[in-house]
Amino acid sequence: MNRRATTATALSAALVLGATLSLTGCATGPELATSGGYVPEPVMPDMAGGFLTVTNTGDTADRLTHATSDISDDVELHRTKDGKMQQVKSFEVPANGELVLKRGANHIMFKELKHKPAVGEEVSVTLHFAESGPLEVTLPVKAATHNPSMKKH
Ligand SMILES: [Cu+2]
Repeated sequence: MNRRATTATALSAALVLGATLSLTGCATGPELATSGGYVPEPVMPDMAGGFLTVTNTGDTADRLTHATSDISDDVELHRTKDGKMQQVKSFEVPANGELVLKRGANHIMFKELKHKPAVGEEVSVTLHFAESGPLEVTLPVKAATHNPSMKKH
């Protein structure tokens, strides 16, 4: 077999392999969606928390790297450890899993609020990921005591 024929064989093998991968749905990458988001009406004038769930139905993990919002130019990702909030660089969104941001745990922190959101208003947030394109979400502002994770299922 000469070199040209070998290259052609390798190329067609690669094409067949590629077609097989796409047909069987392998390596789809992250497939993200959000649900259950809200912002409790802030008790403090300059700070608010954001909570939501990011679901990944893809077979590749992703990471939430930062968030931007219309109510703050200083949005951080926080975790809660021993009752204290700490800034983190990113949160993993596991493959075929979810990232849950909730009270007393991981959350989005809006600092130096341009405007203190009130119940009935909405907060626009854009979530930025390491792999996927940005996701825009609108979070309703709920009562300061709102806590859906306390509900019994
Ligand atoms: Cu915080």
